[in-house]
Amino acid sequence: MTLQFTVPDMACGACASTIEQAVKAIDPGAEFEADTTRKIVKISTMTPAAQMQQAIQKAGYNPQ
Ligand SMILES: [Cu+2]
Repeated sequence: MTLQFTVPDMACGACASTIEQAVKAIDPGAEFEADTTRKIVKISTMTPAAQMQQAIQKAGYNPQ
């Protein structure tokens, strides 16, 4: 499934890669796509949305 979050505090590529690392720590096989202009991340994974959201929060961001 593909999860999509809006992450208003994802400002640049470094933020995106921090988030990507947090995502891949949970699911190394996840496909990750970030749009820093639109503040959107798309994650292709079998991990439940709530768990992914929590991992991104722990990395210091606020996915909605
Ligand atoms: Cu940044």
